[in-house]
Amino acid sequence: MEKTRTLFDLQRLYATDPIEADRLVFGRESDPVTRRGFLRNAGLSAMAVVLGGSVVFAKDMPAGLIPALLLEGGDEDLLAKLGKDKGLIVLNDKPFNIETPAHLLDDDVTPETRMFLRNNGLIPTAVDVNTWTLTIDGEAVERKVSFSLKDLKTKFSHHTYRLVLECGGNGRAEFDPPAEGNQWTVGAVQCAEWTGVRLRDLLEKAGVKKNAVYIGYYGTDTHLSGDQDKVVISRGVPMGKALEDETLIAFAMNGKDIPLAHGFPLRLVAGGWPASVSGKWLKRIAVRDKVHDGPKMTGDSYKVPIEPVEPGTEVPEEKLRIIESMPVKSLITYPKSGASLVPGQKLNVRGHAWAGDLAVKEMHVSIDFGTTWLKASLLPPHNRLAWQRWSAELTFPKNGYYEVWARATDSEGHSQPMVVPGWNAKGYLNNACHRIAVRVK
Ligand SMILES: Nc1nc2c(c(=O)[nH]1)N[C@H]1C(S)=C(S)[C@@H](COP(=O)(O)O)O[C@H]1N2
Ligand SMILES: [Mo]
Repeated sequence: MEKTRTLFDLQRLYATDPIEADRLVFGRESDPVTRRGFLRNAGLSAMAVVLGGSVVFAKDMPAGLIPALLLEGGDEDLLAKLGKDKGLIVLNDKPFNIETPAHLLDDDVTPETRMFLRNNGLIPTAVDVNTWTLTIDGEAVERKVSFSLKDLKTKFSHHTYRLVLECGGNGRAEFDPPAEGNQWTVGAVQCAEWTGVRLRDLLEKAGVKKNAVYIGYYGTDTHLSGDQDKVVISRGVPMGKALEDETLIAFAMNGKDIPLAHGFPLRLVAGGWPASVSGKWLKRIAVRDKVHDGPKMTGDSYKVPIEPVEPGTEVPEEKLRIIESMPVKSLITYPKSGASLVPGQKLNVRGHAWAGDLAVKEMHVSIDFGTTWLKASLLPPHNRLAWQRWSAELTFPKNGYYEVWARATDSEGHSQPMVVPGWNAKGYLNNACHRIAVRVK
């Protein structure tokens, strides 16, 4: 049984034929070639009624842009059972895939209740902490080693880091032609505080051979087919990432046992990379003498075209690369989209920004659809690979409907694009600017 939001019907309509969608929804006319919209009086007033204010910078508003105010949604079913806030959005309930609206990601450290959930298979039902072991083996270790949970907790030094985990498919809902899979909008990202031992310290016990190339994880979730022998997902990272200080075998999240749905009792956590490399319910790590080839490492899984392609193009495997560090991105976490202000009221907007393995260098916001940008203030990260808090004070020239857009720039000078970047068949790596609706009346 699949649950899909009706919001996606609207998004789909915009994705397949934005011009027609504009016309249907708002009676808006636009030039199909330049895609510069212009709203006839009738369209303008229809839009104003729906949005609760006229669009002040209507002349700058691209055609086919779904007003951010309409990107609201919600599904309160099933959430309590998984310990999630009722404001989260259930995209799919078999397996559970749940995303978080941007305004519920305002905390510096994301609490469990507001954390997106992504499962490729079924969550394990029974976990015996007394017999649980983590094994390290593979062609590129000197010796196979196993550790009990107690070994891990008592024989190695503990480290705690805040780490951004973002699903590689976050933002997928905006690709056109559409990509199959969970239609994540912006909320498949979180920054929790993970505690555990360094993977590096465990690998040292196994003795990493010179020919080591990659590590691959194995967890205990059950394949959707019910076949106990079938591996759901087994991904990993190159040795360089595996040996970093921040790459942990975690046994705690936000100071407590990891919640069952998020990987209890043990999880590989490698921040800044697609969250799919952070294996839940971790039982085994294989040190490979080649790029790991477990399920969802091969074919077109978590891969994007090396060179940009025209949307809809079929790209052969040898022209795809495995996603590594995630691109620069940001969220507006306050206010909630749709906020109302009184005339003259200033607005303090804020959010988080992150940039995969890199840091965020600058943050900008715009209230005129990206025509002009104001520099926001930006804090350094709590530790490497944690997201960074940004904020800005905005003033609005007159009554009406506005959108606040946010754009981060990483330490190498890459900024977020204003529109959906690099089309790819699986809908990965959409780091387009986040935007919210604000009304002054
Ligand atoms: N064992 C296991 N690990 C897994 C997955 C899974 O299905 N099984 N999903 C991966 C994917 S695709 C993502 S985005 C993250 C989601 O982590 P979360 O559910 O804790 O938010 O877990 C990753 N680790
Ligand atoms: Mo993912």
